Amino acid sequence: MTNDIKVLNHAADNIRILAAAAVEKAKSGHPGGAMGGADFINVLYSEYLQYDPKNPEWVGRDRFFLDPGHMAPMLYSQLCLIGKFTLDELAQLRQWGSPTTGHPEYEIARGIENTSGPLGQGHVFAIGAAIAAKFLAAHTGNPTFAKETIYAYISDGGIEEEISQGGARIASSLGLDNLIMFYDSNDIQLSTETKDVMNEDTAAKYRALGWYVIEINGNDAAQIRKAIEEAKSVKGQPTLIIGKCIMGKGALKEDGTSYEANCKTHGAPLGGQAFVNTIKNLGGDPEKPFQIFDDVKELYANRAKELESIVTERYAEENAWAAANPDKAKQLEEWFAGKAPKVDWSVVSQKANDATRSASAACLSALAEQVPNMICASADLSNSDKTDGFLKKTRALTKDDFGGAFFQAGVAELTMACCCIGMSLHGGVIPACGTFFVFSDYMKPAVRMAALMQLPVKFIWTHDAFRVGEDGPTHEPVEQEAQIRLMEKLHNHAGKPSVLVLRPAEAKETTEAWKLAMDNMSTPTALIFSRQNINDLPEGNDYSQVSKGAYIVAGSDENPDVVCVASGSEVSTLVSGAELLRKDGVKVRIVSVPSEGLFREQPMEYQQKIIPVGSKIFGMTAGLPVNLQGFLIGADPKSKIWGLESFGFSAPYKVLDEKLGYTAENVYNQVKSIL
Ligand SMILES: Cc1ncc(C[n+]2csc(CCOP(=O)(O)OP(=O)(O)O)c2C)c(N)n1
Ligand SMILES: [Mg+2]
Repeated sequence: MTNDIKVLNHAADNIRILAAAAVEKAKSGHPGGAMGGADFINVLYSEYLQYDPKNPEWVGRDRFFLDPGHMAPMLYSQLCLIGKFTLDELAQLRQWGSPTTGHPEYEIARGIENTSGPLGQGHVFAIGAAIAAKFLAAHTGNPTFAKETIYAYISDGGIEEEISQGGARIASSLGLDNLIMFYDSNDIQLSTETKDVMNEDTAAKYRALGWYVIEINGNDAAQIRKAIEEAKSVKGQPTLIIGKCIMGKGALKEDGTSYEANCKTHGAPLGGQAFVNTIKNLGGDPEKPFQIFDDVKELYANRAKELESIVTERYAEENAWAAANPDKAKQLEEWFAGKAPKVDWSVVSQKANDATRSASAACLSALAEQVPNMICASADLSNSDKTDGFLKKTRALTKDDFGGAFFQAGVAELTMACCCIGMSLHGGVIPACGTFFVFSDYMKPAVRMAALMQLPVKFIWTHDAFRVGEDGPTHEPVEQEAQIRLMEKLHNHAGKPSVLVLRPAEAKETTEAWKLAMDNMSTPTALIFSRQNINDLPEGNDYSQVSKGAYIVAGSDENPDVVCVASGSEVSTLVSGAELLRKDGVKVRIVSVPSEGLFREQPMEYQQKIIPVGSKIFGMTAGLPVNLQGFLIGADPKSKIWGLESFGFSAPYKVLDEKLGYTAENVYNQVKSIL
C-alpha cells in the first residue's frame, strides 16, 4: 500500500520523539543517528518488510540487520509501533533487567534479528544471512527462500571499518540480489565529521565493487520508497541505497536554534530545554513524550492487516511445496529447530599417526555427505587447513549456483567469520570456517560476538603451534591458544563456557572432538589442529573420555609419582618421555586435556580422580605456560609447566622441537628435576 506522505512523516517524527525521549530518560544513549534514520526505517516497516506479526520465527520472513547498534533507540521505537515492545519498556532503555538493552544482540521473538555493537560486523552478518537464504532456496526448493529480502542498515562507522570491503566483495561476487543495504550517510560521527577522515566517493567505490547503487535524500519518504522498489527489482547484484540523512533531524538547542548535524547529538541526551524544544518542534508533548499518534497507530494497524494477507499467501505456497515434498519439509523443520544433526561416525576411519588437520579432513568428508545443511568455509586455505575434505564432496557456492555447500571466502578471516555468524543468525544452516590458527587474531571480534550470542559456529584452526617453523615467527601461534582459552573461562549468560575449545592429541581424538563440535548447538566451538603428523596414543585408549575434557591416557601407571598434563601433539611427546622415565622406575600418569573448560564442568569427584589434590604435575604446552597453569592449583609446589615464553623462530619443526625442549629427553629431564 502507498501511504500518504504526510502520515509517513508524522510516523517518522513519532519515532524521533520516542528515541529522543528514551535516551533522555535513560540519561545515556544515542539520539542523533536514530532521529536521522527514522524516515528510512519507517518506510521499510510500514510498506516493505514482510514478517508475520503472529509468528516471529517464520522462516521465510524478511530480515532487518542494524549495523550501528548504538541506533537501537530507533529500532526499539519502530518496534513499539508494531507492538513488539511497550512504551513502558522503551522508557526503561538501558536499565538493569529491562528488555531494552544498549546494543541489543538478537531476540527474534521481539523482532530483533541483530544489532551490532562493534561497527561493521552487523552488515556482514546480513550478508551471511543473505547467503543462507540463497543456500536454502537452492537446497530445499521451498519457494519462500527466494522471496526473502535481507535489509542491512549501515552508517559512516560501518563504511569506514575495513570489514566493509570484504563484505562488499563477497556480496558482489556471490551476486546477492536478495540484499538491500541502506547507508545512513549523515556526515557526522562520534567525535569527528566524516569530512575530517574520508574523502572517498562511496557510491563509486561500491559501484566498482559490483554493487547497484542508488543515491537519495534519506529523509524523503517518497525517495526512500522509490529506491526500495528499484532495489527489489535488481537482479544479480546487491544494492546499496545511499541516503543523505540529517543527524538529529528536527532537534533544537536550548535557545531554539537548530541542533541538527551536530556531533554532540551522537552519543548524549539532547538535555533539558533542548529536549523540550525538540519534542515540541516534532509535534510531541514534552511532559508525555511516550505516546503513539492516532494516525500512526492507524498506519501500522493497516500494515498489520496487509501483512496478514501477504503471509497467508506465502504460507499457502510453502504448504503446497511441503505437500509435494514431505521429506524435505520435515528435514527443513529439523534444520530450523537447531537440533544437532545425526551423524554416523562409524564411517570415519583414521589413518595411523596422522596430522590432526588431516584427521579433521576425514571428519569433514563424512559431514559433507551426511549433514546437508552444513556450509563449510575457508579463507583461501582449503587445501592447507584441510577443509578440502568437505569441499571434495561438494562444490563451491557461486553466483549462479548455490547448490554446493562450500563457501570460498577469499583472504578475509574476519569477514568470513561474520558471514558464518550471519548464516547462523538466519537459521536453518550449520556454518563452519577454517584458516591458520595464527590468523584467529583476525577473527577474535567475531568469535566474541558468536560467543555472546551463543551461536553454534564451528571455527577450524590448523597449524596450531611453532611447528610451522619454516614459515618463521609471523606464522607461529604462541599466545593464540591462551587467548582463545580465555573464552572457555568467560561464561555466557546461560552459565556455560562461552566457547568450547578443543585441541585433540591425535587422529582418533580428532574424531571425538568433531563429534563434540557437531553435538554442541549452544555455543561456538573452536577446533585446533596440528600441521604435522602425530603418533597415535597407546593401544586401548578410551576415546569416549574425550567428552570429559581431560582423561587418563591408556598405559598410565597406578599410584603415579608424577601426573603429566598436555593437549594436542604435546601429549604424544609426554608418552615418549614417559617411556624413558619408566626405565628409571618412575610411575607416570598421562592426562590428555583437549579442553580444560569442559573438564571444569565435570563433577569435582571426577576432576579429583584424574588429577588428585597434591599431585606432582608436569605440564607441557607449545603455547604460553598459562594454558596449563590451572592444573597447578592444589598441586605439589614442585610442579611445573614447560611452555613457550617468546615468539617462535625460523627453522624446520624437528629442529625447533629440539631447540625448544619439546622432546622425550626434555620431558625426562624436567620430570626428574621435580621428583
Ligand atoms: C568497532 C567499533 N569501533 C568503535 C565504536 C564506538 N563508536 C560507536 S558509534 C561511533 C561513531 C559512529 O559514527 P556513525 O556510524 O556515523 O554513527 P552516527 O554518529 O551517524 O550515529 C563509534 C566510533 C564501535 N561501536 N565499534
Ligand atoms: Mg554518521
